[in-house]
Amino acid sequence: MNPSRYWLLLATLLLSCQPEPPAGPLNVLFIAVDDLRPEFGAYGATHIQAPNLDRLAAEGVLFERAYCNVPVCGSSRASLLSGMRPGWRRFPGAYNTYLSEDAPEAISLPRHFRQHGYHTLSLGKVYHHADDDTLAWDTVWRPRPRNESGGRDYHTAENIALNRSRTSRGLPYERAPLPDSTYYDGRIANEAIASLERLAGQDQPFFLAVGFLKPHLPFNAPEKYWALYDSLDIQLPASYQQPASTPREAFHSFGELRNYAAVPKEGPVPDRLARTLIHGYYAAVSYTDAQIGKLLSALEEKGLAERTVVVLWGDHGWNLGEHQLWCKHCNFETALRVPMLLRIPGETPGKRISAITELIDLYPTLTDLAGLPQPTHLDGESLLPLLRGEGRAKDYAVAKYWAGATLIRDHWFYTEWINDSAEIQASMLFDHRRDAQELHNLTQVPGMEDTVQALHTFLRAHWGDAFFPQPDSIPATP
Ligand SMILES: [Ca+2]
Repeated sequence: MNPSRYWLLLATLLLSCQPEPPAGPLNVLFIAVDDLRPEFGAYGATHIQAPNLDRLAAEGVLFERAYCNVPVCGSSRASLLSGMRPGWRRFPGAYNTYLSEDAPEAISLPRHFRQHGYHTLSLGKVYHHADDDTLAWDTVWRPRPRNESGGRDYHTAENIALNRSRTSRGLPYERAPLPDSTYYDGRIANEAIASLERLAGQDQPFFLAVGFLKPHLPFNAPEKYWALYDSLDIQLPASYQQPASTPREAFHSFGELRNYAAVPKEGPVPDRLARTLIHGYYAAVSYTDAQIGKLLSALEEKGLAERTVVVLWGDHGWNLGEHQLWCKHCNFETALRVPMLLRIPGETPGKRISAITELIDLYPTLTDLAGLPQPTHLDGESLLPLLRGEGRAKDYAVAKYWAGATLIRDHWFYTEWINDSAEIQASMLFDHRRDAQELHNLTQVPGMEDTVQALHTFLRAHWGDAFFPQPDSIPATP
């Protein structure tokens, strides 16, 4: 056979093997996971067992360098769901942000879908507040507490008793031989599966948002997920230090963790407790992964997978001892980098995208996939050109936490903290080619002046219209 005809025939055969995108509107299964680090097998971290996340990544697209825009629950979610960057007044860094207060002009992602004929559901923690953005949803559901521990969802007598105290919560973890459905995430998965059963029987397309609550503190998980790990194997991270060259603005005293029993009110976390926290975090990831697996299996079993886009994202990272920090609330990569997975019917599975992306890019991506018009208020850019191998002009991410703004571009990780005159109060720069653990601040190193100036100029040109503080509007840092 003529070689050119051979290649033409082969190309035709290969193309004919590509799965065809389904006809008609696509559904969206939108999975939020609270405080999930990009640390499981698909991200090269085989010490954490999350086989269902790994499978979703293998069937879809994994974004290797995705960043949140605000490293705290409420603000991050409001930013993603509005498609807008944070500013001084808008999603500045508060865990309890209301989108409808900070950006009443925004048509949120689920509201946009609802306005275009989608049945929209919010199950579990999607916004921080269940009563935020009420025009977005046909249904809002959250599990009700089964005992007096309320949102902390304790089920051992010890934790329930500790949590009763006025001065303390229960422990920052719980290890108990209980079934998956005892804790909230098991109940959220069950509710989502029941919803899929109903949705499968209707013609209307759906946007189903499911927000899982672990691995957020407290790290409560059934015993079998703790038993996946040997506590003797768990070590503190190599970056368990706070170098003198890093400005003090970069650090915090992890007040979120100190509210819990057995955590000292000041000073470092004792090493034994630190290892238990890391163990508990891993267990909570594996527990929630199992619930996500049940949900994805139900999507298959009900015949919906072929016409449903699945997106899974974490709202921000988490410090598990890196820089002697715990929780989020800072501008290190450990708090800013997030997992982001996308499975699109008809797309080639197993893609990995190394370009820098941001959570605000999800809004235009999902509207693109659904064939909906793009609202004019969006600050992100669709990821579809990256999936098609076309690349795109944007090559950076900008994240903000109160007065600290971080630019991630190429191998540079540059942060500046500013005052209400936009003057720099402190700054830090890390070169991830040589210093992925962010231990060597380069801003004062001779010879780096031009690089710092260039990153400073770029950051200010791209941090968004709402970023610069109006004279009377700089919020107090908590
Ligand atoms: Ca969170």
